[in-house]
Amino acid sequence: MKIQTGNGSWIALSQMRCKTVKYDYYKLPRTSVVIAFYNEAWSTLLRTVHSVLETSPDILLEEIILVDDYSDKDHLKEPLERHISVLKKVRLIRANKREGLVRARLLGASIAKGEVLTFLDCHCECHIGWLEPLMERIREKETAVVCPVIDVIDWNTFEYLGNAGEPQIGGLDWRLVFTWHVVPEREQKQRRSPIDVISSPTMAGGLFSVSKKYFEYLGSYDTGMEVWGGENLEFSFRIWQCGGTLEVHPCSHVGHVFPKQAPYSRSKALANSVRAAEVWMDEYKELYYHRNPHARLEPYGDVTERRQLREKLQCKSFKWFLENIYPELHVPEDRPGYFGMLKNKGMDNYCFDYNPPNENDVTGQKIILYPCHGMGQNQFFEYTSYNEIRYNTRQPEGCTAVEQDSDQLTMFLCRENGQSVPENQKFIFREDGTLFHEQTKKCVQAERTTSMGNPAPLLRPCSNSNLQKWFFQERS
Ligand code: UD2
Ligand code: MN
Repeated sequence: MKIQTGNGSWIALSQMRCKTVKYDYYKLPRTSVVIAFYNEAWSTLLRTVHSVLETSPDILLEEIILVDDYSDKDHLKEPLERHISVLKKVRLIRANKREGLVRARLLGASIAKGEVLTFLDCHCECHIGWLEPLMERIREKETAVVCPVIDVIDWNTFEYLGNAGEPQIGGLDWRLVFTWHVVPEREQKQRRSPIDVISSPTMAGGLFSVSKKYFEYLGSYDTGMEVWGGENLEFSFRIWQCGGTLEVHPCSHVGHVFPKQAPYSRSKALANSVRAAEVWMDEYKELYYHRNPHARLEPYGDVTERRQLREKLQCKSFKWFLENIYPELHVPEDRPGYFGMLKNKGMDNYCFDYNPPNENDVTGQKIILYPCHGMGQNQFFEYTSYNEIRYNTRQPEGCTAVEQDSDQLTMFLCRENGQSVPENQKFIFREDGTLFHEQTKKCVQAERTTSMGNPAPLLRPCSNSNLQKWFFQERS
């Protein structure tokens, strides 16, 4: 094999090296695999079960516990029982009301006999060699929570597409949405070998192994969370802040179907996220609320017990988490009066509005003006003390910029922490409400009819017009 420099060689090396690791099987812990499901299709559910059976060394697999979260599909009733009755090690339990994935998983965990709990979604395919690295790592470090690399199974063809390139790690944005990231330099330097685990600030949520004892010590899950969402970030914060580590093992691969649509409503995710913010984020929860004004109004139940847990385990602050575990995440300043909707004085109730091309890319589109809706999201902007107009509900963050010879405002990527602001991204927000673009010496003006077909902020020679006056408003 050709040894190259750069990341490419690490990927190839890790794939090769993973295969040569010898495990002392008798010393590894045994695991119970817990799979909660709600109205899952027959083929994907059984593909998960059989792939676990076929790829897990017998000695490491205590059992598979299927937890039916009160499904109503017929194939999940008697036909499923009949199918698994001949499978050694597979057990099925049923919730007697809809519990949501948190309590469904806990139901499974409560009867698990293995020393380690391994959670999987019900539409996965485990890859040969997936289990050994997870068990080895937990044997080595009981307080490690370890995730496999999540490979992609095509949603249309169900083909195992695998995962090109270096495994990614988990992050978040200030809407408390989970994000994927490349492994940062600082982490790459810490690793001594391409088959070392990779620290990850957060987990996607569905696929991980944890010592049963440590899971219980950490307070398992927040049982006040319903249906879907939020529990992955809550657990990630808790692991790090309370003294554990969260890692991705590059040698462990499991495929997952990312469906276009779930067979259930995900409206409870908001309340779940609020619970996570209220318990773990300290004053940083305000950054979340600023970007999700409606979250402040969401009833989220009682979190007293979870706060007591945090107290009892003497967990660290969210500030510590940001500084030590996730320094790549830009922390907005959110100075009073400088964030929220960016409204125009002359054109009543029109706001800066930005619609990114997709979830993972904020760049390239023009900023427009749209009737203000007060829901944060695409109308949330922050003016920083570095004179940037940031679009920072998402990661990576966008900065309002002007392309050469253009009078339109286009979204660019913001500079990295520590770099200086590019000249075309600098706007002076003056006392009188004008937004002065230094480089072109022009002012941002609201225009009703533009070549874009909708109202937009454009660069014009500075004047006294109210169409050149802007102000921030936090809520409508
Ligand atoms: C991701 C996670 C998922 C979970 C979720 C946040 C991966 C690959 N997936 O979403 O595990 O952490 O983020 O909450 O990391 N389920 C129930 N009862 C319910 C709803 C769901 O048992 O009321 C089951 C469902 O059948 C599945 C699992 O919970 O096995 C996760 O649900 P999903 O697959 O719809 O979530 P996903 O992968 O979009
Ligand atoms: Mn899933």
